[in-house]
Amino acid sequence: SVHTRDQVELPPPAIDNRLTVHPLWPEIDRISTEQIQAAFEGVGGEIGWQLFAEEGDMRMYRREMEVDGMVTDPLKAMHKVRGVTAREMCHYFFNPRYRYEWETTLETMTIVEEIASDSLVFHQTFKRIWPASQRDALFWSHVRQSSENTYAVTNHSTTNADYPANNGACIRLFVTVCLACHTTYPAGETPTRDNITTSIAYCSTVNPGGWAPAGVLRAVYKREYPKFLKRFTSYVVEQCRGKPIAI
Ligand code: 16C
Repeated sequence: SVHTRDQVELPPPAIDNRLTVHPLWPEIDRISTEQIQAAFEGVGGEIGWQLFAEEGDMRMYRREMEVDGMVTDPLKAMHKVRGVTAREMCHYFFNPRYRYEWETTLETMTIVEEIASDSLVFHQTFKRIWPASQRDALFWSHVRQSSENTYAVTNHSTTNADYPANNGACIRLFVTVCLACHTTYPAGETPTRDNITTSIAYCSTVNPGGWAPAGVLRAVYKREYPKFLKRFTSYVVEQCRGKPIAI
């Protein structure tokens, strides 16, 4: 069959063999599995998630948490988007080609290592938040199909001798992020742009890695997380318009 360039680069339905022989594989597999499972857990129960933003189908929750005096509030967001698949969502989130088009907090992005078609290591610097120092991050990113019609991208901080932390203008922050997406359509029907709905769970924990004023940090994320999720999901809807669906 004929494949367009875009189809070939979609997240593969099975783990890339090159990943399973890489030294990071055990960590990537363990953390991805844990994060995907946690992403699909509800926000009720004892954990005590507090709703802080709500707009249409989007809900954002956080837990106030501090580690060594630094705000590390875990975030959990839920959203529903029509007309795009889980696989497409994850394609645009994982693939660095599109990142500057939807990621507004980014200053620079470098691909440090191409582990496999489904796994990359990135170095990113972010816009500075006054009055804190500028931040950077070094993290692996892995995309996988986790079950039928379900794809997820997990990002998690790592180290690399060529990118030492805190040796220049930036303070290294630590991040664990998971974007987990599940597509549904009416039983017995063929999936089309008109009958598919994708449920999104986005979880993020950022440790600022060094002093940052708690009030400023909480004010920034309350503004930036909703902005990110709305912008990213509408970006994907826009990109997919008129293209054949990739389920
Ligand atoms: O998940 C997202 N993006 C992925 C691809 O880039 C990846 C990125 C993770 C890094 C998340 C940390 C972002 C820190 C930004 C700090 C500078 C923001 C400046 C904006 C104001 C001009 O997984 C989407 C990420 C959406 C990020 C929303 C912002 C969250 C802020 C959290 C607090 C950061 C503490 C910084 C201490 C000064």
